Amino acid sequence: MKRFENYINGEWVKTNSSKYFKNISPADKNDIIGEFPISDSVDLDKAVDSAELAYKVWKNTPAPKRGDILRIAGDIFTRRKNELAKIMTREMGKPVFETEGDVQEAIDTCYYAGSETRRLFGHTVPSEMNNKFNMTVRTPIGICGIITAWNFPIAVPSWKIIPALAAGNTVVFKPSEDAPHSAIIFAEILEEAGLPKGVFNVVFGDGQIGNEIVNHPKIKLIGFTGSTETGKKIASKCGELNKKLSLEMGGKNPQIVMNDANLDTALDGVLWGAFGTTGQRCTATSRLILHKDIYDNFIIKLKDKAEALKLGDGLKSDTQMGPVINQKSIDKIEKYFTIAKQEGLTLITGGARTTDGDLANGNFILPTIYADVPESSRLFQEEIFGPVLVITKCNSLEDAINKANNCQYGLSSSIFTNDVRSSMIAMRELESGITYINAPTIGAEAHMPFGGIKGTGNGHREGGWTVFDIFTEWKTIYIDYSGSLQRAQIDNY
Ligand code: UN1
Repeated sequence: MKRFENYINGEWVKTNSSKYFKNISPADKNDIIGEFPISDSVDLDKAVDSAELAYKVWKNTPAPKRGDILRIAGDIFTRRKNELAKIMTREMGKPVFETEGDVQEAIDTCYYAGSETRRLFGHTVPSEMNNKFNMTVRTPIGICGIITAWNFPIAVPSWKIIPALAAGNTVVFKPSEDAPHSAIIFAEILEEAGLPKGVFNVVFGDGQIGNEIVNHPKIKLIGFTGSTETGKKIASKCGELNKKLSLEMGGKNPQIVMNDANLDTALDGVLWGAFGTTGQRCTATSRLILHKDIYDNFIIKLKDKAEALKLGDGLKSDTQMGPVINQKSIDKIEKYFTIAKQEGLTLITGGARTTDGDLANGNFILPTIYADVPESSRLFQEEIFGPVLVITKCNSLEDAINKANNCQYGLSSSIFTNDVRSSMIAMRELESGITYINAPTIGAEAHMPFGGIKGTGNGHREGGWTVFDIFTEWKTIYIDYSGSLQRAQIDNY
């Protein structure tokens, strides 16, 4: 079996722990991709030391020069897109057309953040005194600890790592143990692009090493994407340590369909939003709020479409929906099937695992839909992270928005309507970081701010220009060229 190692100071370094975990394909439990290190604190110290040394040079490398390397990384991601997509699909399951999209987000991020290095604007502001000059500049923070989930094994790490590097930080990256192979390729690509040794380091492992990263005194910032449960624990630790932290956590994203909507597009939208990536997106459409006039017919059509989805190994070209990631995920989803029974919910389709034919060795769950789901249901309120959609009826726009907002999360929301008035009100009233009009809750673009409100985040936005507010500090500079002491607020008033 192929054994992979940590990437520290530009080298592939054996773990001090001598312990490794297996990376198993979710489509076929007999397909073992390789072994990856279970890193310990000695490994982490090595990675941090190399990132610390590299920081001294990297932070003072002209930003546009840093951008040049990131743009070359974009070229290499482009060249390796198809090969990398297959590696990602094999280890995390979503079909190749989706993993290609995932790589494309990293390509877009490399080109976008690379070019932003020529535009890391500060402000110049008039001083309140003569012969004095005031300005602000962005400065890097230091070593950033990046901890990510497996569902977007290249895109989501790239949203954090590429802007962090663009801004002059160095990085210690811990990928999810469910998608470690993608991180190997990430490191290979940055190395080939010419990133200096030690600027980017990868340590593999489980929650234990994640915890060590959060606690490490030399790591100044944590960028985390994952569950709300883990994110909250990281937040309290970072609060105690006064460490900068950007969080992307759970979602329970609503799609509203009004009676004046283009129903065919709305159907395609909900199908893609709910069952794309097997529902394993923080942006997945997991609640459908349907206007009463279209309720019954829409559900009949949606049922047919969901049942027609072709499940299978994502490496096969006709697969539309892949497996869920692992046994833990199956257990969690099945727990919600039991809760649905206890709550007496109306099952429209699915509600079970399938091991039919080719699916025998994989983690396949049928696309699942429940209707007439009350707001009080745990399935309406809690993130399941699987192909499970709950449907609720609404009587009016106001009722729909109230139902959409009745949830602890606030990442993404969507409304299908052809009424300009309804769409404007929805844009204003829906409580989420991202709102789509006539599109599902998924489909964020790399150059736009990405993040959620309420239980989803802690006020930061990745993507776009706003990501630099995570990965830089502001420095305010005053230059007094008067040749004498000028006391602000005193000598000028
Ligand atoms: C995630 O689910 O963690 O908008 C990210 C989308 C994708 C990114 C999802 N571009 O659904």
